[in-house]
Amino acid sequence: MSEQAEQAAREEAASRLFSGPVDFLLSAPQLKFLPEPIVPEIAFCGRSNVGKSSLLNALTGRKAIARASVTPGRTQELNFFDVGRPERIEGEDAGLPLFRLVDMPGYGFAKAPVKVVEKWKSLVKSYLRGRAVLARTLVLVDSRHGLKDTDREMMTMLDEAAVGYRIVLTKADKIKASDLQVVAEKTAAEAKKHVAAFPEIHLTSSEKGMGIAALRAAVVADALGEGWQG
Ligand SMILES: Nc1nc2c(ncn2[C@@H]2O[C@H](COP(=O)(O)OP(=O)(O)OP(=O)(O)O)[C@@H](O)[C@H]2O)c(=O)[nH]1
Ligand SMILES: [Mg+2]
Repeated sequence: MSEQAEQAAREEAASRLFSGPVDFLLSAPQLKFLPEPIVPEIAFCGRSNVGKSSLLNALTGRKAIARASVTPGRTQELNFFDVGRPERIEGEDAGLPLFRLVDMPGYGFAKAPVKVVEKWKSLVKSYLRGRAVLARTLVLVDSRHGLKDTDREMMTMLDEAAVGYRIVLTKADKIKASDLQVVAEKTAAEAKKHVAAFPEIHLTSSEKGMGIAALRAAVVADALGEGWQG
């Protein structure tokens, strides 16, 4: 198979997986409420309002499974979503999902009370640092703004914790293609200096669907292994 055909097959398999069951599991306002760490997890992190919840909705092909809003600071807990829950057999416990997506509160939101932001930040950091089943983190960056110091701080923390992450530029529909290219190149150059960052930068628009199929395939490969085809 050509490389292109292989990529198309991966995207097709990932799309099939996400068109199956995707279910909200629970919302954890504190670490003690986290679910049992029994399947791989993919975490969505980034500044407030960057588009984490919208990206989760776009990847799963659901309009509003994760709550997105015009009000920054919408997501205030770690929200877990089960992907690929097997058929429930009568009289037996429900099987495990294949993996989980975790929508997180944003960091760097100036308008929320400092104490509240500190609480979210510490929750996010403790989760990212200590979660053994964390297969990959997506660090979302608004393509209009590029990397900010709060992103760099988060990236450095992930480097130190040896948590591999993909940088995802969001809201690509909001800027000119030429400007997007410039931001992507700058971001890639900075990513090179971070040991745990993937070299490839994902360009996405949850609104227009740009880059979603490829990111979906990457997320499935991160969670279930490169060879997974369903
Ligand atoms: N044009 C455009 N708007 C987007 C896109 N993604 C998200 N938005 C908008 O950006 C705003 C914030 O999106 P959310 O998904 O709630 O962002 P978030 O990162 O989850 O925000 P917090 O939970 O507050 O941290 C909403 O008004 C979305 O409709 C996109 O790809 N294109
Ligand atoms: Mg959100």
